[in-house]
Amino acid sequence: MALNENQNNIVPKTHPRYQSLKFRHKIIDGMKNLVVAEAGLIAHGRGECFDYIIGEKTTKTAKYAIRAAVAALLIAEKPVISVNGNVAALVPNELVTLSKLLNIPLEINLFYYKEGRIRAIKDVLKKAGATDIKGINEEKMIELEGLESNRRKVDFIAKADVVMVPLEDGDRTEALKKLNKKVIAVDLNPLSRTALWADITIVDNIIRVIPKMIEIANQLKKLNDSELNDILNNFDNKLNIQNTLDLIIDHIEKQKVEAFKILK
Ligand code: PTJ
Repeated sequence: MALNENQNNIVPKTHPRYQSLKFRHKIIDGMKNLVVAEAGLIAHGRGECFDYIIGEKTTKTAKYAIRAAVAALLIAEKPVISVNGNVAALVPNELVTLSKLLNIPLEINLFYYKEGRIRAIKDVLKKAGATDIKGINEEKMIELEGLESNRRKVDFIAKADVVMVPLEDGDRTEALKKLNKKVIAVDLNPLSRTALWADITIVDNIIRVIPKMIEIANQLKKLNDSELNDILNNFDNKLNIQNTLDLIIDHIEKQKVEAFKILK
């Protein structure tokens, strides 16, 4: 995506952090268009910080989790991907490609209610080519038990067996688990409540996760259910989060060595 004229003037393509700034501006533009909540800017900043400490790349452990997540989505009977403002602003086209590839609906589900937000997100997804968008018809919505936030209002999620929840705030994963749903989380913070409660936790940036899921989905679609179940059964989320934390510690140790080469 090209940054708009003003931002292009501020951020040259040669800037060492051009990619990161490009996505930052997608979030800012999204906020101006009602797609992103004001708090979405803060959430993005928090994500950037965690991204920095995993080395701004898809780690080995994230790849394992992504593979398990795609297997779970392929095996599921009624899978769904929950979409909030940040995700819609950052990766709308990739999200729609994944949803079509796996034949999974996208459900708009927001934490911060504001008049016009659902329509704004629906428009972004439609523009990206989405045909199966849930969570847009107030009459079809029901309320999830054990949840007080606006996220309690769901559509297809109520019936789903596997729910993917990218960039989620605290308590919904817990509520979904109590309703016996399998939860796939995408969260750069490996210690968030969402990350710890999920069945499959992908600790990586959504901007890298969705393209990687598309790549893996193209491979795993050729497998049968028994082979997919093997991938799922061999995945240990607790161990994978422990290994992710070890990778972060290693990365920080290496950064410390590099920093001391610069520090006089
Ligand atoms: O659009 P809405 O109204 O549904 O609101 C969406 C936000 C994200 C504002 C809302 O869910 C929220 O406030 O979330 P939190 O509590 O800030 O949690 C978001 C989590 O996502 C944090 O743990 C962040 O580190 C993480 N995160 C932020 N950006 C990314 C990310 N994880 C993966 N990829 C990112 N790009």
